[in-house]
Formats: sequence, structure tokens, C-alpha cells
Amino acid sequence: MADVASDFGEAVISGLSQPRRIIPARYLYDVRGSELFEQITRLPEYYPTRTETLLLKRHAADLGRLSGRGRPVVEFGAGSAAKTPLLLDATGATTYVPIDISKEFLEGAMARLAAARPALRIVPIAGDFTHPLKLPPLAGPLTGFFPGSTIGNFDHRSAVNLLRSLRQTLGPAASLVIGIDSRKNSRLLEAAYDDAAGITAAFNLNLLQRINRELDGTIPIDAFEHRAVWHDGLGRVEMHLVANRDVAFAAAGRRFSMGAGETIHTENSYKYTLEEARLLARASGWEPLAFWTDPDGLFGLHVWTA
Ligand code: AVI
Repeated sequence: MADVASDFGEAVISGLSQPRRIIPARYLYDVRGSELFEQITRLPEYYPTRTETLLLKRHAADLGRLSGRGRPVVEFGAGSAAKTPLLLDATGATTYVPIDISKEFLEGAMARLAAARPALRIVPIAGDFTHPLKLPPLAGPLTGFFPGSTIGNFDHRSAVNLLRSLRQTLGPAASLVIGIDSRKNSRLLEAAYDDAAGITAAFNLNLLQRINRELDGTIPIDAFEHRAVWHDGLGRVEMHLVANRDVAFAAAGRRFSMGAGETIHTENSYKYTLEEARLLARASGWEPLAFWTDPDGLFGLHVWTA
């Protein structure tokens, strides 16, 4: 626990001391942030979750055939494992290896799955999948599962490194089922990251509350507003916290001040055309095998092979 707090403290001190203030997106996910993210996935404006779910259902037969029937499924960042049963059913897997940094989430996911599927062998791994991991001995080639366009929260270089790590972790002849959000018009994108009910705003502002809770912060939350902007040239939605007045506060034992209109950059969510997604696959040593999208081209489900 002490390590997590000091990690967070260091990230906040260094992120708020730069001329372009930035706090890495992974710190959005404390318990409250994870709850708010679960709510985001059910919002009408947030199309990724329901569209990916639809694609997993619609293409179950092909998914099973192409990604390898009966192979152990290794899920990266299993979280609440909401889409896992769809892939397990599609592939007929009898062994499931959820990898997540949060032991708490793993335990929850395991308990639910074990109750629903007593015959499933579950081998949970608490770890950071952004680095190659040594898996316990598992039979045969493996199928990786990396849904939700989590890859979109990594800049291009980190995304390539991460996908290489997944390949190394999965080993020879593996396949990867990966969800990648598509480029689309800015109106839809900005609405998905700034919903009418204000849940994404609460998710972003929770980062400041987390600083106050965990790092003895004195940030006046009402001095900040949520902003989501699509940058076409960079191919990403950026989330920021914008100061609506001059503000001074303490956090992690330091003092900071910001002028009205200055921002803290809290997340990037990259979107990919089909061509860009294929380039990403090849740049990280994967070979694209299949791709499906919905009729509106909102979201892409890909199968790659090692
Ligand atoms: C987890 N990740 C893929 C989400 C996304 O769409 O980039 C996080 C998120 N941030 C705001 N809304 C959703």
C-alpha cells in the first residue's frame, strides 16, 4: 500500500511541476474510479462496450475457429471480466488465466466465474502485463484476450512495446483477440468522453479527490472542470482538468498554483483506422488474421496470430 501511495505521490509531484501538467491515466482507477468506469461502460454515449459485446456475440463461431478451439484463454487486464464468458463460449476454453494488477478485481472476477462455471480451471495472475510475464505451464498454444480498446490508452511507442510483451508472454503460435476503437466523427467521440449525465466528468474529477484523500491535498474541486477534446492530427481524444479560476493548493507535501484556463492532462484515448490497426499489429510482431466491425464502423474486433 505504501508503495502505491508513494508511486502516486511521485507521479503527482513530477506531473504537476511540468509546464504541461500531466498525470498518467492509470491513476484514474482507484476503487471509486473503477466504479465510475463501470458506469461509463453502460452510458448511451459510450458505444465501445456494447459494440464490442455485440461483435463478440455475432462472430462467436468464426472467433472460435480462428483463434483456436479449446486453447487456454489468457486475459490481459481482466478487470471485472464482463466479456470473458463470451470468448470462453466462442472458443470452448476449459482453462482461463486472468492477469490483472489489482488482486481485488481478480478475486471478484474469479469468484463470479467459478460460481457460474464450476468446470472451468482458473489460474489467476496478479501482475503488470505491460512487461513480459512468465506463465505457469499451460497446454498448447494460447489465445490472448485484450478487449475494451485498452490499447488506446497507450501512445504509439508504448502500444508497440506492450503488444510485443503480450506476444512474448503468450509464446509461440499464440493468437490474440483484441478490441480497438475506430476513428470516427469528432461529435460522437467527444460525446462518448463527455456524457450528458456527467459520469465521465466525475471519473476525471475523482483524480483530484484521490489526491486530496491519499496525498493530503487541498485542491478545491470546484475550481476544475472536465474537458474532452478530439485531436484529429494525433488521432486521440484527450481528457483534461481545466482550472476555471486562478488556484493554489498543496498536494504530496508540495505547493502548486495554476492560472485560470490552465489544464492537467489526464488521459489519451487513441483511435485507429483499420489500416493503422494492421500497421500496429505488424510493428509489434503480430500478423492480422481477421477483423470485424459493426455496420456504423464504430469499433473493431481483431484476431492476430504470432
Ligand atoms: C479503459 N479505456 C479503454 C477507456 C477509454 O475509452 O479510453 C477509459 C475511459 N476514459 C473515459 N471514458 C472511458
